[in-house]
Amino acid sequence: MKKTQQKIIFTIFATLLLNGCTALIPNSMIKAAHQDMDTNNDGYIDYNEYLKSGSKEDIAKEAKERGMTKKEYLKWDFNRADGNKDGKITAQELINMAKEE
Ligand SMILES: [Ca+2]
Ligand SMILES: [Ca+2]
Repeated sequence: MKKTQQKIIFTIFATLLLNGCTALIPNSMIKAAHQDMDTNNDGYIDYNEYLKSGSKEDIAKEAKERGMTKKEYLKWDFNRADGNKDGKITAQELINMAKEE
């Protein structure tokens, strides 16, 4: 996938997430986003891959809104997505998180 396409998908994804409209995101889009974040293509997003995925400005803003440090927020956000707490996020866990919110 081209960088610009990735950017568009993430922008849509982030906007829907922030607006609490995640139930409207098709699973195929979540899977595509998961695939993009899984940079070593092992089928999971680990914490390091997750750290590379977010925009620094958004993270700073989100952390501030929740009264957390950036580090605390990143850990919290990652754990939120990691349903079975094994330190890796599968596409299904990402879908589950999106549908629950
Ligand atoms: Ca991976
Ligand atoms: Ca997991």
